[in-house]
Amino acid sequence: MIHFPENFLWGSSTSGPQSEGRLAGDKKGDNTWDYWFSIAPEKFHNQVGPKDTSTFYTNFEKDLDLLVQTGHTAFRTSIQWSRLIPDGDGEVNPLAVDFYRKVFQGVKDRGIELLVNLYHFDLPMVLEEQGGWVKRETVLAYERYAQLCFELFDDLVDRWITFNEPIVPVECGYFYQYHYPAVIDAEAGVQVAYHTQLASSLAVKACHQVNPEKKIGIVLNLTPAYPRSQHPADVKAARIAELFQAKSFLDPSVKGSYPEELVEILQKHDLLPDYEEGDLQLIKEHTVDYLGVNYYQPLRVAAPKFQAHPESPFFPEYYYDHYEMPGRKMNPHRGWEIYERGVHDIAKNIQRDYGNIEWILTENGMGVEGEEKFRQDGFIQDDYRIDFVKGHLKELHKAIQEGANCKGYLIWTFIDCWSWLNSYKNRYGLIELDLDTQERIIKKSGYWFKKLSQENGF
Ligand code: BGP
Repeated sequence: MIHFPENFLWGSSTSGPQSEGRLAGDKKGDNTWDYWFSIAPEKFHNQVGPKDTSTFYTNFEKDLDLLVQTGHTAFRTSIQWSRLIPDGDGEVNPLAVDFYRKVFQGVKDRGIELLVNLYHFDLPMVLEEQGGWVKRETVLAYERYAQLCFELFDDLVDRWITFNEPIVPVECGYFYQYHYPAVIDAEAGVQVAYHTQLASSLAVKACHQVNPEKKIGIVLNLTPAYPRSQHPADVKAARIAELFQAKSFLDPSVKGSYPEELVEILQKHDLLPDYEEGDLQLIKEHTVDYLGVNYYQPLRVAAPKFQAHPESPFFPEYYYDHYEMPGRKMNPHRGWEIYERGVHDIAKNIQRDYGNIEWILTENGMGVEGEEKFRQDGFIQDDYRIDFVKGHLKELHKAIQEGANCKGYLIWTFIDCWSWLNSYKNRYGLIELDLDTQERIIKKSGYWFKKLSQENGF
Protein backbone atom coordinates (compact mmCIF):
# COMPACT_ATOMS: atom_id res chain seq x y z
CA MET A 1 0.00 0.00 0.00
CA ILE A 2 1.24 3.45 -0.94
CA HIS A 3 0.40 6.15 1.62
CA PHE A 4 0.51 9.87 0.92
CA PRO A 5 1.42 12.54 3.50
CA GLU A 6 -1.22 13.69 5.96
CA ASN A 7 -3.60 16.30 4.54
CA PHE A 8 -2.62 15.48 0.98
CA LEU A 9 -5.33 16.96 -1.26
CA TRP A 10 -7.43 14.70 -3.51
CA GLY A 11 -9.67 16.29 -6.07
CA SER A 12 -10.19 17.48 -9.60
CA SER A 13 -9.87 20.49 -11.86
CA THR A 14 -12.27 22.02 -14.30
CA SER A 15 -12.80 25.52 -15.68
CA GLY A 16 -15.69 27.96 -16.04
CA PRO A 17 -15.77 28.03 -19.86
CA GLN A 18 -15.65 24.23 -20.04
CA SER A 19 -18.36 23.43 -17.54
CA GLU A 20 -20.81 26.27 -16.88
CA GLY A 21 -22.68 26.67 -20.16
CA ARG A 22 -24.85 29.68 -20.90
CA LEU A 23 -28.42 30.39 -19.98
CA ALA A 24 -30.69 33.00 -21.58
CA GLY A 25 -30.64 36.05 -19.32
CA ASP A 26 -27.46 35.13 -17.45
CA LYS A 27 -25.90 38.37 -18.77
CA LYS A 28 -22.59 36.68 -19.61
CA GLY A 29 -20.61 38.49 -22.30
CA ASP A 30 -18.96 36.72 -25.22
CA ASN A 31 -15.41 35.51 -24.91
CA THR A 32 -13.18 34.52 -27.83
CA TRP A 33 -14.62 30.97 -27.83
CA ASP A 34 -18.22 32.15 -28.01
CA TYR A 35 -17.31 34.43 -30.88
CA TRP A 36 -15.20 31.89 -32.74
CA PHE A 37 -17.95 29.29 -32.53
CA SER A 38 -20.47 31.82 -33.86
CA ILE A 39 -18.41 32.44 -37.01
CA ALA A 40 -16.81 29.01 -37.53
CA PRO A 41 -18.80 26.21 -35.84
CA GLU A 42 -17.35 23.64 -38.25
CA LYS A 43 -14.01 23.93 -36.49
CA PHE A 44 -15.51 22.42 -33.32
CA HIS A 45 -15.89 18.65 -32.97
CA ASN A 46 -19.49 17.71 -33.90
CA GLN A 47 -20.24 21.44 -33.88
CA VAL A 48 -20.82 21.51 -30.14
CA GLY A 49 -19.96 24.98 -28.87
CA PRO A 50 -19.14 26.63 -25.55
CA LYS A 51 -22.80 27.43 -24.84
CA ASP A 52 -23.67 23.74 -24.55
CA THR A 53 -21.19 22.75 -21.90
CA SER A 54 -22.03 20.63 -18.90
CA THR A 55 -24.73 22.95 -17.44
CA PHE A 56 -22.84 23.52 -14.19
CA TYR A 57 -24.40 26.99 -14.12
CA THR A 58 -27.81 25.46 -13.46
CA ASN A 59 -26.85 22.15 -11.80
CA PHE A 60 -24.01 23.19 -9.54
CA GLU A 61 -25.64 22.16 -6.25
CA LYS A 62 -26.11 18.59 -7.46
CA ASP A 63 -22.67 18.59 -9.04
CA LEU A 64 -21.07 19.70 -5.80
CA ASP A 65 -22.75 16.73 -4.11
CA LEU A 66 -21.01 14.55 -6.67
CA LEU A 67 -17.68 15.99 -5.51
CA VAL A 68 -18.46 14.54 -2.09
CA GLN A 69 -19.61 11.23 -3.58
CA THR A 70 -16.30 10.87 -5.41
CA GLY A 71 -14.17 11.65 -2.38
CA HIS A 72 -13.01 15.19 -3.18
CA THR A 73 -11.09 17.09 -0.53
CA ALA A 74 -10.09 19.77 -3.07
CA PHE A 75 -11.68 21.29 -6.16
CA ARG A 76 -10.38 23.71 -8.74
CA THR A 77 -12.44 25.76 -11.16
CA SER A 78 -12.15 29.18 -12.79
CA ILE A 79 -14.09 32.42 -12.86
CA GLN A 80 -15.12 33.42 -16.35
CA TRP A 81 -13.94 36.98 -16.84
CA SER A 82 -16.65 37.48 -19.48
CA ARG A 83 -19.31 36.35 -17.00
CA LEU A 84 -18.17 38.66 -14.22
CA ILE A 85 -17.42 41.67 -16.44
CA PRO A 86 -19.25 41.06 -19.73
CA ASP A 87 -17.18 43.54 -21.76
CA GLY A 88 -13.96 42.80 -19.87
CA ASP A 89 -13.44 46.21 -18.34
CA GLY A 90 -16.75 47.82 -17.41
CA GLU A 91 -19.88 47.02 -15.47
CA VAL A 92 -19.92 44.05 -13.13
CA ASN A 93 -22.64 41.45 -13.73
CA PRO A 94 -24.46 40.99 -10.38
CA LEU A 95 -25.81 37.59 -11.47
CA ALA A 96 -22.23 36.38 -11.85
CA VAL A 97 -21.26 37.63 -8.40
CA ASP A 98 -24.22 35.78 -6.96
CA PHE A 99 -23.46 32.61 -8.92
CA TYR A 100 -19.78 32.41 -7.97
CA ARG A 101 -20.45 33.22 -4.33
CA LYS A 102 -23.03 30.42 -4.17
CA VAL A 103 -20.71 27.95 -5.88
CA PHE A 104 -17.74 28.81 -3.69
CA GLN A 105 -19.87 28.75 -0.54
CA GLY A 106 -21.24 25.38 -1.65
CA VAL A 107 -17.72 23.99 -1.98
CA LYS A 108 -16.76 25.31 1.45
CA ASP A 109 -19.97 23.99 3.05
CA ARG A 110 -18.98 20.53 1.87
CA GLY A 111 -15.62 20.81 3.61
CA ILE A 112 -13.67 20.94 0.35
CA GLU A 113 -10.59 23.09 -0.25
CA LEU A 114 -11.23 25.55 -3.07
CA LEU A 115 -8.71 26.62 -5.70
CA VAL A 116 -9.89 29.37 -8.04
CA ASN A 117 -8.22 30.26 -11.30
CA LEU A 118 -8.75 33.67 -12.88
CA TYR A 119 -8.08 32.80 -16.48
CA HIS A 120 -8.51 29.60 -18.46
CA PHE A 121 -7.95 30.59 -22.12
CA ASP A 122 -11.06 32.85 -22.04
CA LEU A 123 -10.51 36.46 -23.02
CA PRO A 124 -13.63 38.67 -23.22
CA MET A 125 -14.28 39.31 -26.89
CA VAL A 126 -14.51 43.10 -26.52
CA LEU A 127 -10.89 43.11 -25.32
CA GLU A 128 -9.84 40.78 -28.14
CA GLU A 129 -11.40 43.20 -30.64
CA GLN A 130 -9.19 45.93 -29.20
CA GLY A 131 -6.05 43.88 -29.82
CA GLY A 132 -6.24 41.34 -27.00
CA TRP A 133 -3.11 40.36 -25.12
CA VAL A 134 -0.90 42.07 -27.68
CA LYS A 135 -2.04 45.33 -26.08
CA ARG A 136 -0.85 46.54 -22.71
CA GLU A 137 -4.40 47.80 -21.99
CA THR A 138 -5.47 44.16 -21.63
CA VAL A 139 -2.86 43.66 -18.90
CA LEU A 140 -4.31 46.60 -17.01
CA ALA A 141 -7.88 45.40 -17.54
CA TYR A 142 -6.85 41.98 -16.21
CA GLU A 143 -5.27 43.61 -13.18
CA ARG A 144 -8.56 45.39 -12.41
CA TYR A 145 -10.50 42.16 -12.96
CA ALA A 146 -8.15 40.22 -10.64
CA GLN A 147 -8.39 42.93 -7.99
CA LEU A 148 -12.18 42.77 -8.18
CA CYS A 149 -12.15 38.97 -7.77
CA PHE A 150 -9.96 39.23 -4.66
CA GLU A 151 -12.29 41.83 -3.18
CA LEU A 152 -15.45 39.88 -3.98
CA PHE A 153 -14.46 36.31 -3.20
CA ASP A 154 -11.28 36.15 -1.13
CA ASP A 155 -13.15 35.06 2.02
CA LEU A 156 -14.24 31.85 0.27
CA VAL A 157 -11.16 30.96 -1.76
CA ASP A 158 -8.32 28.90 -0.26
CA ARG A 159 -5.82 29.32 -3.07
CA TRP A 160 -5.82 31.62 -6.06
CA ILE A 161 -4.37 30.93 -9.50
CA THR A 162 -3.48 33.68 -11.97
CA PHE A 163 -3.47 31.71 -15.25
CA ASN A 164 -3.87 28.17 -16.52
CA GLU A 165 -1.18 26.99 -18.97
CA PRO A 166 -0.38 30.50 -20.27
CA ILE A 167 1.93 29.14 -22.96
CA VAL A 168 -0.99 27.34 -24.62
CA PRO A 169 -2.90 30.42 -25.91
CA VAL A 170 0.45 31.75 -27.15
CA GLU A 171 1.26 28.58 -29.08
CA CYS A 172 -2.27 27.88 -30.23
CA GLY A 173 -3.31 31.48 -30.93
CA TYR A 174 -0.16 32.74 -32.68
CA PHE A 175 1.57 29.66 -34.12
CA TYR A 176 -0.64 26.57 -34.50
CA GLN A 177 -4.14 28.00 -34.97
CA TYR A 178 -6.09 26.03 -32.35
CA HIS A 179 -7.16 29.13 -30.41
CA TYR A 180 -8.54 32.46 -31.60
CA PRO A 181 -7.12 34.66 -33.22
CA ALA A 182 -5.46 31.68 -34.94
CA VAL A 183 -2.79 33.69 -36.73
CA ILE A 184 0.84 32.97 -37.45
CA ASP A 185 2.73 35.82 -35.91
CA ALA A 186 5.75 35.19 -33.69
CA GLU A 187 6.16 38.85 -32.80
CA ALA A 188 2.60 39.07 -31.49
CA GLY A 189 3.00 35.70 -29.76
CA VAL A 190 6.05 36.83 -27.81
CA GLN A 191 4.30 40.08 -26.86
CA VAL A 192 1.27 38.12 -25.66
CA ALA A 193 3.47 35.80 -23.59
CA TYR A 194 5.24 38.74 -22.01
CA HIS A 195 2.01 40.60 -21.26
CA THR A 196 0.50 37.46 -19.73
CA GLN A 197 3.47 37.11 -17.40
CA LEU A 198 3.23 40.78 -16.46
CA ALA A 199 -0.49 40.37 -15.76
CA SER A 200 0.22 37.32 -13.61
CA SER A 201 2.81 39.21 -11.55
CA LEU A 202 0.39 42.13 -11.13
CA ALA A 203 -2.26 39.72 -9.87
CA VAL A 204 0.19 38.25 -7.34
CA LYS A 205 0.87 41.77 -6.13
CA ALA A 206 -2.82 42.67 -5.90
CA CYS A 207 -3.70 39.43 -4.12
CA HIS A 208 -1.09 40.00 -1.43
CA GLN A 209 -2.26 43.59 -1.00
CA VAL A 210 -5.79 42.39 -0.32
CA ASN A 211 -4.66 39.52 1.89
CA PRO A 212 -0.95 39.02 2.62
CA GLU A 213 -1.65 35.54 4.00
CA LYS A 214 -3.35 34.21 0.90
CA LYS A 215 -1.49 31.85 -1.43
CA ILE A 216 -1.54 32.62 -5.12
CA GLY A 217 0.09 30.52 -7.83
CA ILE A 218 0.21 29.89 -11.56
CA VAL A 219 -0.64 26.64 -13.32
CA LEU A 220 1.93 25.53 -15.90
CA ASN A 221 2.03 22.55 -18.22
CA LEU A 222 5.49 21.41 -17.31
CA THR A 223 6.50 18.52 -19.43
CA PRO A 224 10.25 18.00 -19.39
CA ALA A 225 11.77 18.05 -22.90
CA TYR A 226 13.44 14.68 -23.45
CA PRO A 227 16.18 14.59 -26.10
CA ARG A 228 16.14 11.76 -28.66
CA SER A 229 19.71 10.84 -27.68
CA GLN A 230 22.66 12.19 -25.78
CA HIS A 231 24.14 13.58 -29.00
CA PRO A 232 25.00 17.23 -28.22
CA ALA A 233 22.68 18.45 -30.99
CA ASP A 234 19.71 16.55 -29.51
CA VAL A 235 20.54 17.75 -26.02
CA LYS A 236 20.70 21.33 -27.28
CA ALA A 237 17.34 20.92 -29.02
CA ALA A 238 15.78 19.73 -25.75
CA ARG A 239 17.30 22.56 -23.77
CA ILE A 240 15.89 25.16 -26.17
CA ALA A 241 12.48 23.47 -26.44
CA GLU A 242 12.24 23.65 -22.66
CA LEU A 243 13.13 27.35 -22.71
CA PHE A 244 10.16 28.06 -24.94
CA GLN A 245 7.67 25.61 -23.50
CA ALA A 246 8.35 25.70 -19.78
CA LYS A 247 10.93 28.21 -18.63
CA SER A 248 9.30 31.14 -20.46
CA PHE A 249 6.77 31.24 -17.60
CA LEU A 250 8.34 29.04 -14.95
CA ASP A 251 11.43 31.19 -14.46
CA PRO A 252 9.79 34.61 -14.23
CA SER A 253 6.93 33.21 -12.12
CA VAL A 254 9.11 31.40 -9.58
CA LYS A 255 12.55 33.01 -9.85
CA GLY A 256 11.41 36.45 -10.91
CA SER A 257 13.54 36.65 -14.06
CA TYR A 258 13.77 35.32 -17.61
CA PRO A 259 16.45 32.81 -18.64
CA GLU A 260 19.29 34.62 -20.38
CA GLU A 261 19.47 32.14 -23.22
CA LEU A 262 15.80 32.67 -24.05
CA VAL A 263 16.32 36.42 -24.17
CA GLU A 264 19.35 35.96 -26.45
CA ILE A 265 17.41 33.73 -28.84
CA LEU A 266 14.52 36.20 -29.04
CA GLN A 267 16.98 39.01 -29.61
CA LYS A 268 18.68 37.09 -32.40
CA HIS A 269 15.33 36.77 -34.19
CA ASP A 270 14.42 40.37 -33.45
CA LEU A 271 11.49 39.23 -31.32
CA LEU A 272 12.04 40.94 -27.99
CA PRO A 273 8.71 42.31 -26.72
CA ASP A 274 7.98 45.93 -25.90
CA TYR A 275 8.21 46.58 -22.20
CA GLU A 276 8.24 49.50 -19.83
CA GLU A 277 10.75 50.51 -17.26
CA GLY A 278 9.84 48.98 -13.96
CA ASP A 279 8.20 45.87 -15.46
CA LEU A 280 11.14 43.59 -14.80
CA GLN A 281 11.44 44.84 -11.24
CA LEU A 282 7.75 44.15 -10.71
CA ILE A 283 8.15 40.60 -12.06
CA LYS A 284 11.14 40.13 -9.79
CA GLU A 285 9.29 41.28 -6.68
CA HIS A 286 6.02 39.40 -7.16
CA THR A 287 6.75 35.72 -7.60
CA VAL A 288 4.19 33.02 -6.87
CA ASP A 289 3.68 31.26 -3.53
CA TYR A 290 3.14 27.86 -5.11
CA LEU A 291 2.92 26.17 -8.48
CA GLY A 292 0.20 24.18 -10.15
CA VAL A 293 1.55 21.61 -12.57
CA ASN A 294 -0.45 20.03 -15.39
CA TYR A 295 1.03 16.90 -16.87
CA TYR A 296 -0.44 14.65 -19.55
CA GLN A 297 2.40 13.60 -21.82
CA PRO A 298 6.13 14.16 -22.24
CA LEU A 299 7.72 16.40 -24.85
CA ARG A 300 10.28 14.49 -26.89
CA VAL A 301 12.48 16.36 -29.28
CA ALA A 302 15.42 15.91 -31.63
CA ALA A 303 17.82 18.25 -33.39
CA PRO A 304 16.09 19.73 -36.44
CA LYS A 305 16.57 17.72 -39.61
CA PHE A 306 16.41 20.77 -41.88
CA GLN A 307 17.31 24.40 -41.67
CA ALA A 308 14.32 26.76 -41.68
CA HIS A 309 13.65 28.53 -44.97
CA PRO A 310 14.91 32.12 -44.58
CA GLU A 311 11.56 33.55 -45.68
CA SER A 312 9.42 31.26 -43.53
CA PRO A 313 7.81 32.80 -40.42
CA PHE A 314 9.55 32.06 -37.14
CA PHE A 315 8.46 29.01 -35.14
CA PRO A 316 10.15 27.65 -32.01
CA GLU A 317 10.67 24.52 -34.14
CA TYR A 318 13.48 26.46 -35.78
CA TYR A 319 15.45 24.82 -32.97
CA TYR A 320 13.93 21.36 -32.62
CA ASP A 321 11.85 18.63 -34.26
CA HIS A 322 9.18 16.69 -32.42
CA TYR A 323 10.25 13.12 -31.93
CA GLU A 324 8.26 9.90 -31.60
CA MET A 325 10.21 7.46 -29.52
CA PRO A 326 9.99 3.88 -30.81
CA GLY A 327 8.25 1.61 -28.32
CA ARG A 328 6.55 4.42 -26.46
CA LYS A 329 3.47 3.57 -24.41
CA MET A 330 0.34 5.16 -25.85
CA ASN A 331 -3.13 6.16 -24.86
CA PRO A 332 -4.55 5.01 -28.20
CA HIS A 333 -7.92 6.67 -27.51
CA ARG A 334 -6.38 10.14 -27.45
CA GLY A 335 -3.15 9.60 -29.37
CA TRP A 336 -0.95 10.85 -26.53
CA GLU A 337 2.07 9.10 -25.09
CA ILE A 338 1.84 7.86 -21.50
CA TYR A 339 5.06 8.34 -19.58
CA GLU A 340 4.50 8.12 -15.84
CA ARG A 341 8.14 8.76 -15.02
CA GLY A 342 7.62 12.34 -16.25
CA VAL A 343 5.92 13.20 -12.94
CA HIS A 344 9.01 12.16 -11.04
CA ASP A 345 11.25 14.20 -13.34
CA ILE A 346 9.08 17.29 -12.95
CA ALA A 347 9.17 16.89 -9.17
CA LYS A 348 12.94 16.53 -9.10
CA ASN A 349 13.37 19.54 -11.35
CA ILE A 350 11.24 21.71 -9.06
CA GLN A 351 13.09 20.36 -6.03
CA ARG A 352 16.54 20.92 -7.53
CA ASP A 353 16.22 24.06 -9.64
CA TYR A 354 13.21 25.95 -8.25
CA GLY A 355 13.89 26.03 -4.52
CA ASN A 356 11.59 23.08 -3.86
CA ILE A 357 8.64 25.47 -4.03
CA GLU A 358 5.33 24.01 -2.89
CA TRP A 359 3.28 22.58 -5.76
CA ILE A 360 0.13 20.68 -6.58
CA LEU A 361 -0.40 18.36 -9.52
CA THR A 362 -3.35 20.35 -10.85
CA GLU A 363 -4.14 18.32 -13.99
CA ASN A 364 -3.42 14.76 -15.02
CA GLY A 365 -5.85 12.44 -16.68
CA MET A 366 -6.76 10.18 -19.53
CA GLY A 367 -8.92 11.35 -22.42
CA VAL A 368 -10.85 8.61 -24.19
CA GLU A 369 -12.84 8.91 -27.40
CA GLY A 370 -15.93 6.71 -27.73
CA GLU A 371 -15.89 5.81 -24.06
CA GLU A 372 -19.48 4.50 -24.08
CA LYS A 373 -18.13 1.24 -25.52
CA PHE A 374 -16.74 0.49 -22.06
CA ARG A 375 -20.18 0.64 -20.42
CA GLN A 376 -21.15 -2.53 -18.59
CA ASP A 377 -23.86 -3.03 -15.95
CA GLY A 378 -25.04 0.55 -16.44
CA PHE A 379 -21.79 2.44 -15.94
CA ILE A 380 -18.42 2.95 -17.61
CA GLN A 381 -15.77 0.49 -16.47
CA ASP A 382 -12.73 2.66 -17.00
CA ASP A 383 -10.01 0.44 -15.55
CA TYR A 384 -7.56 2.05 -18.00
CA ARG A 385 -8.10 5.38 -16.21
CA ILE A 386 -7.53 3.83 -12.79
CA ASP A 387 -4.30 2.26 -14.07
CA PHE A 388 -3.25 5.59 -15.59
CA VAL A 389 -3.73 7.42 -12.30
CA LYS A 390 -2.05 4.68 -10.25
CA GLY A 391 0.97 4.73 -12.55
CA HIS A 392 1.42 8.47 -12.14
CA LEU A 393 0.75 8.39 -8.41
CA LYS A 394 3.47 5.78 -7.87
CA GLU A 395 6.00 8.15 -9.43
CA LEU A 396 4.64 11.09 -7.49
CA HIS A 397 4.81 9.15 -4.25
CA LYS A 398 8.41 8.16 -4.91
CA ALA A 399 9.32 11.80 -5.53
CA ILE A 400 7.59 12.90 -2.32
CA GLN A 401 9.55 10.27 -0.40
CA GLU A 402 12.66 11.83 -1.90
CA GLY A 403 11.66 15.26 -0.64
CA ALA A 404 9.42 16.74 -3.35
CA ASN A 405 7.09 19.39 -1.94
CA CYS A 406 3.86 18.25 -3.63
CA LYS A 407 0.68 18.87 -1.65
CA GLY A 408 -2.05 17.31 -3.74
CA TYR A 409 -3.33 15.53 -6.83
CA LEU A 410 -6.18 16.94 -8.93
CA ILE A 411 -7.41 14.78 -11.78
CA TRP A 412 -8.72 16.27 -14.99
CA THR A 413 -11.71 16.16 -14.51
CA PHE A 414 -14.75 15.35 -12.37
CA ILE A 415 -17.64 15.42 -14.89
CA ASP A 416 -16.83 14.95 -18.61
CA CYS A 417 -16.43 18.49 -19.89
CA TRP A 418 -16.24 20.52 -23.07
CA SER A 419 -12.75 20.98 -24.43
CA TRP A 420 -12.20 23.79 -26.94
CA LEU A 421 -12.03 22.63 -30.55
CA ASN A 422 -12.21 19.00 -29.35
CA SER A 423 -15.54 19.74 -27.70
CA TYR A 424 -16.74 16.45 -26.09
CA LYS A 425 -14.55 14.20 -28.24
CA ASN A 426 -12.25 13.01 -25.45
CA ARG A 427 -13.89 12.13 -22.15
CA TYR A 428 -11.83 12.64 -18.99
CA GLY A 429 -14.39 12.54 -16.19
CA LEU A 430 -14.74 10.46 -13.06
CA ILE A 431 -18.40 10.97 -13.92
CA GLU A 432 -19.98 10.41 -17.30
CA LEU A 433 -22.10 13.14 -18.85
CA ASP A 434 -24.92 12.16 -21.18
CA LEU A 435 -24.99 15.06 -23.59
CA ASP A 436 -28.63 14.53 -24.56
CA THR A 437 -30.18 14.18 -21.12
CA GLN A 438 -27.44 15.88 -19.05
CA GLU A 439 -27.59 12.85 -16.75
CA ARG A 440 -24.47 12.28 -14.64
CA ILE A 441 -23.37 8.68 -13.95
CA ILE A 442 -20.37 7.89 -11.76
CA LYS A 443 -17.78 5.76 -13.58
CA LYS A 444 -15.79 2.96 -11.96
CA SER A 445 -12.91 5.43 -11.57
CA GLY A 446 -15.19 7.73 -9.55
CA TYR A 447 -15.84 5.01 -6.95
CA TRP A 448 -12.16 4.10 -6.97
CA PHE A 449 -11.15 7.74 -6.49
CA LYS A 450 -13.31 7.99 -3.40
CA LYS A 451 -11.54 4.99 -1.85
CA LEU A 452 -8.19 6.46 -2.85
CA SER A 453 -9.04 9.68 -1.05
CA GLN A 454 -10.49 7.99 2.04
CA GLU A 455 -7.48 5.70 2.42
CA ASN A 456 -5.05 8.45 1.38
CA GLY A 457 -3.37 5.98 -0.92
CA PHE A 458 -3.89 2.67 -2.65
C1 BGP B 1 -5.38 20.98 -20.69
C2 BGP B 1 -6.32 22.14 -20.42
C3 BGP B 1 -7.72 21.70 -20.12
C4 BGP B 1 -8.21 20.49 -20.90
C5 BGP B 1 -7.14 19.40 -21.04
C6 BGP B 1 -7.55 18.23 -21.94
O1 BGP B 1 -4.30 21.45 -21.42
O2 BGP B 1 -5.87 22.93 -19.33
O3 BGP B 1 -8.54 22.83 -20.29
O4 BGP B 1 -8.71 20.89 -22.10
O5 BGP B 1 -5.94 19.96 -21.47
O6 BGP B 1 -7.37 18.50 -23.28
P1 BGP B 1 -8.09 17.75 -24.49
O7 BGP B 1 -9.54 17.74 -24.22
O8 BGP B 1 -7.72 18.50 -25.72
O9 BGP B 1 -7.58 16.34 -24.57
